[in-house]
Amino acid sequence: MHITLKETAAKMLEAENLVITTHVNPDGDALGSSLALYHMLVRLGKNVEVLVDDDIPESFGFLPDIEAIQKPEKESYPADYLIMLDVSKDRIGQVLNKCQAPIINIDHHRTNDGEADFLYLDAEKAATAEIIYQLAQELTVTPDSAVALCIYTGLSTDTGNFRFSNTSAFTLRAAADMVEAGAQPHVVSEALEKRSFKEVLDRAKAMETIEMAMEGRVAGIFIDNVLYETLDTTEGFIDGVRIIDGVDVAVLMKEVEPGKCRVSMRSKGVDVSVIATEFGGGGHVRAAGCTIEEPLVEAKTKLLEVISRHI
Ligand SMILES: [Mn+2]
Repeated sequence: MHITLKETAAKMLEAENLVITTHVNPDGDALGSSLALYHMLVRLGKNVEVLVDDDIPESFGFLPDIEAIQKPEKESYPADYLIMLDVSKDRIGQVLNKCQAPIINIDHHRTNDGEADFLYLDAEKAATAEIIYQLAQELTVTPDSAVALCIYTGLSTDTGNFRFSNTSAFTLRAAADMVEAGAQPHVVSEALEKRSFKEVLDRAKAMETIEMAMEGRVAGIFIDNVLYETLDTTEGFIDGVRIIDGVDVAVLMKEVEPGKCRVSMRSKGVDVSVIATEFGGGGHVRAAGCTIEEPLVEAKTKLLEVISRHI
């Protein structure tokens, strides 16, 4: 059932015990939104737990209260509501089984499955952090510097540092407000741009696998399992192909285990969420992802075939 942001805030205000969760493979919007809301609800006197069923990338160590995030290791987590941010039910891992409370879902993914008990979905927003920014007003909480840094991080990461086409005047106004409230933009960019020497070398190896298709309108990095096992991260690699002149759809395919490929896509025009959905994935018009249960070569062939029908 869809609810308004005011109703969303009212439910949180009447509750005492809340669990916040977000998607596995958490990104800056997932973590920033979760921690911003955590911080605000704690200030309102609520008992709040943040559960993420995955490792937290070290690069997000600068986020205030990051150590508050726990893996769902206890048997169960009784709560008045499970607040699910930036995700649908299918990507929160064990949290779904362990917290049986009614679900309040706040999201900006147009592919949200609408399965939550209470859903506030705004697919016009560039980041869930934009909605959390609005929610702060409904909760009548003035963001302090910790909340501001968390929200700013979500805004920044989901818009490619305010460069992607989803960057709106609203995004920039929200970001300006967060800077005024104490967020320092360079803290976020320096922490997230930083790479180890090995990561820079890994990126060079991955770049050697670039293949072009469909007369240069598609470019992809295709990492087989052998190469994948030697890499510390693939974070940001897709940007290396996205910038190639003439490329509409950029692909990062990695065989995370033999016979299983994770796919990320970025586009300048084609709706890649439709392509991802054909493989059971989802996302946004210009950024989407899916998993294909095939070895790399077969997965590549299948993906390119579907892209060719949409391009
Ligand atoms: Mn997001």
